[in-house]
Amino acid sequence: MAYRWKNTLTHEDVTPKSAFLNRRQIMAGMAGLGLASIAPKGQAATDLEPTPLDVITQYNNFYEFGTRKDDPAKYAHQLTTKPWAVTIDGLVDHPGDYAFDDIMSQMTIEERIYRFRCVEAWSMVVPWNGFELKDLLDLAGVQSSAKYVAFETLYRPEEMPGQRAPFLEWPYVEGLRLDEANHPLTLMATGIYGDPMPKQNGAPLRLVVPWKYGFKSIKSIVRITLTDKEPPTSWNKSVPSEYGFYSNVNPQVDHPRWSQASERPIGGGFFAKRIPTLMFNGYEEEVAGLYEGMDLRKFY
Ligand SMILES: Nc1nc2c(c(=O)[nH]1)N[C@H]1C(S)=C(S)[C@@H](COP(=O)(O)O)O[C@H]1N2
Ligand SMILES: [Mo]
Repeated sequence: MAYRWKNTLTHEDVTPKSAFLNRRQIMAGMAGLGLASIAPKGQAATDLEPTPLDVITQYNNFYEFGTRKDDPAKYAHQLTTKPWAVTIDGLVDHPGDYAFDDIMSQMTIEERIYRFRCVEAWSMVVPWNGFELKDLLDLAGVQSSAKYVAFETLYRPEEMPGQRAPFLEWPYVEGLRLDEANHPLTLMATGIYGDPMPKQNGAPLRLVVPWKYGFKSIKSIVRITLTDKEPPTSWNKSVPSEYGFYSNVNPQVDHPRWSQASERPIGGGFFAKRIPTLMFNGYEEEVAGLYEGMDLRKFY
């Protein structure tokens, strides 16, 4: 598949950043040879200029550590991520606590360079490392009655100062329809730029759903539950008129308080110009079929 082009790494592999940059030059050459179709529709491979690592790790939304963009980088070091286990339960054949290290030993880690679009209308391009969520769900054995996947972040107010305030209802929860969860673009990310996932970005593993607004990409996951009912999601519970279950990136459906037609790339400096937001964040060709016949204004 088109997005299968990325290097395959094992989790012990650390991609030197120089090699990473070198490969990007190779990619630029390939674009010249007419192989640009490896990039999401509507954007040449060369346009996916990854955001620098220090920007990705210092401008974060992780409300468990505070509401300012620089709070996660300041406070996330307090989070204990070893040992770590993910409980997988609900409508699965093999429910249980899956140790993070055991999961990693069974997964093939690859690199995916995805556009990342926050509902607040800023964006980045992130070179994630991880594995397809489907591969983890297959380990657990999803039962045929399952229709949705619910996710839960760690609840540990001693280590997460933001959880001592009722900014959101804790723990942070998210959800996907099962076909969205099984889509090959849907990633369980375990690293960035070949390094293990920084704590402020959701160590040791977080979801990445590149065609949806960033808040769907729940961090520091401790529970995955297969269910037959649409699960509650944190932002929908908090402000249902502004945030729906689907939250697909859609430049034609504005947030009640601001336009979603364009976005501000982070890392380009204060005067960086806004760029147009693409339908499904540029992944329309891959995912539009999931929503055929659905009114995307109603199912926002
Ligand atoms: N548990 C948890 N997950 C979360 C959030 C959060 O506050 N808590 N913020 C979301 C939002 S709004 C965005 S834009 C992304 C930010 O991811 P990043 O900091 O890696 O860029 O994480 C999402 N996942
Ligand atoms: Mo966001």
